[in-house]
Amino acid sequence: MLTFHSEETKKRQARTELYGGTLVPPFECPERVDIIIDRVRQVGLGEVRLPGTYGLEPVLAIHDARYIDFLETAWDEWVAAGLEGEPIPSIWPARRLRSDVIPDNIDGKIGYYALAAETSLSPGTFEAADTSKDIALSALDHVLHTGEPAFGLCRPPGHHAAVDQYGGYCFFNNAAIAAQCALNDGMQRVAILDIDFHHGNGTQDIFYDRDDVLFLSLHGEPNDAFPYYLGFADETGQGKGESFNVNYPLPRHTDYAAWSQALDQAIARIRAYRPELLIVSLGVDTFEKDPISFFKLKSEEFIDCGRRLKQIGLPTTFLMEGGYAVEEIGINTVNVLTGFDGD
Ligand code: SP5
Ligand code: ZN
Repeated sequence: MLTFHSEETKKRQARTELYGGTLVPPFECPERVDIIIDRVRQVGLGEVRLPGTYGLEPVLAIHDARYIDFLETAWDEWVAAGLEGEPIPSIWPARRLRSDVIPDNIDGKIGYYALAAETSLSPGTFEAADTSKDIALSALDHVLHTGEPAFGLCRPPGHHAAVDQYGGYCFFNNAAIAAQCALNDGMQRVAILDIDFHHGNGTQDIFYDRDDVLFLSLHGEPNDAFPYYLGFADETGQGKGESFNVNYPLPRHTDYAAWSQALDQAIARIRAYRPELLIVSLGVDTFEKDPISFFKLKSEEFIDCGRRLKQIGLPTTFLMEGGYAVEEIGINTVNVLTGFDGD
């Protein structure tokens, strides 16, 4: 399988993440891509290519124009305001406040556009997110043109990013941008299967009222896991989108036996939908040693996951999402891909 990769994704080098009341080095770090690409090369997964450049038009098809401008200018505005640390929101348009005003002040604006506080902004974040989207679209293009699978080594990840909100380490929703491009290219039905440990709230919300994208997510139950306020089983879509959103919330300590049962249910639902394309939001934070998650998948079990995905028999684009057990992230990610390739 082909991999799309760029060193530009490492331009996001935030120094801080708000975690447990302290600022720590971010779990979502640039080393993640080094370790994954090393493993891709080590096992000879296939050719590694640079992405093409697609500009902002495909981003504007999903995200709000003022949100995109905000991401492009936020760091400079923060510095210009004389603020010294990294941009972290300290107030939101929470319940009982107005959510229809966008403040001019950078401190207020950050709260308007952030859905969580753990994701600090930094110089280079916009460029990295722009490249991450290019990687997703290059992987998609390869799949559309050849029918062969491809892996987009996206960083930063995308599935928490909503129309006009960043958070959960995500800025542009790569999977949603890719799905929309496939539809614009003439496809009728696209399935997005999100196997990251966390619920793909951004992707769900973007397609919630639509029947041309089936969104399915296996994740830690939101009562107990980030992003907490979305991802419950009773969220099934609305209007035309009714029944085209499927959540599989799973409890603490879920192992591969239980997780793969939910995966098989998701696979059955995908088959029934008869999509022309499968996009896999591939997070490996389901791993037993992941530092911020609570499932119990073992390294070898990711191979079986890849095999099951192959059985669906669809043109498939894998896009990297989370995974923070940095030492094993290469093995676990590439195990899914080799399992899919059938080695
Ligand atoms: C793409 C992706 O995987 N984003 C995940 C963002 C999660 N950020 C908040 C994590 C908070 C974790 N708190 C868990 C405490 C564990 N002891
Ligand atoms: Zn995750």
